[in-house]
Amino acid sequence: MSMVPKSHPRYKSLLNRGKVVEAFESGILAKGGLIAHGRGETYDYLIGEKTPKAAEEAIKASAAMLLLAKNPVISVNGNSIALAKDELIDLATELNGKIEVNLFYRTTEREQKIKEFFEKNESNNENYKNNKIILLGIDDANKQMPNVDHLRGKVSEAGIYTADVVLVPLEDGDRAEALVEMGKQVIAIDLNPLSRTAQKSTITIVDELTRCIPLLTEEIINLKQKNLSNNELKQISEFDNKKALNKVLKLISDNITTE
Ligand code: PTJ
Repeated sequence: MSMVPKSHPRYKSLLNRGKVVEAFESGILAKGGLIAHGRGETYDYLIGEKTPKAAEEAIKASAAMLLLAKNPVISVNGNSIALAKDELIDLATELNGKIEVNLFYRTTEREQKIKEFFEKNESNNENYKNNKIILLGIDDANKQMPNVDHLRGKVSEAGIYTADVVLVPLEDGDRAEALVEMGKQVIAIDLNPLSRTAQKSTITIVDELTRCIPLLTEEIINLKQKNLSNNELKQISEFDNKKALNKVLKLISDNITTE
């Protein structure tokens, strides 16, 4: 896929760029997704291209929140699938297996391409092959979310509609807000701490998607091994999102201030 040598200082970033371009060419990623990715790269630069301390704390709280959830759902779009399909499958496997495809630029053609990408692709994630995943949102998006006029409001009854916790990587703001208004806990992954999604979500992990999904999965496995009570998990899941976002803004401000 990539001609970039591993020794290149920006190897990971260029690899992700390659994945996004490839997904666009195969019809999985929306044209707008290319722009969204560029915006993400900019913010990643500003946070120093590594997981901020505030994101580590958000990951821990999110892991506990997801473990406490009765019906957690991972919402995916073109960008998140292009960048981290296998990692998202591994994460879902540690939960109830539910992944819901929810597209802003929804077309039947894109939905089918995405379904095929999950079903047959060269990496053949074992967890997907072993039927540990329930892929929702393609044939069963029959429910309409209140206050979301565009196609992103079409959701699955078994998935986002009845979910108590929804993980939303790379989201556009109005749906995150509408999910919170429906009484759900929303965990966002968004490199832009100023975005409406980041500001409105219950927990925002300000980190790059491919970097933080494995950390989140690892944290869930960690917490499971500790056999904590629901009360203990509840305590870990308490999170002051505004404070965490301010910490990231301070980090950015420090990073761009020269002596
Ligand atoms: O696949 P579709 O049709 O659902 O379309 C998806 C896009 C991404 C086009 C749509 O949701 C959109 O326009 O998103 P926005 O409003 O551009 O928001 C995307 C957010 O994700 C921005 O705040 C970016 O900074 C952030 N972002 C981009 N790449 C990453 C990221 N955050 C984490 N990791 C990334 N790799």
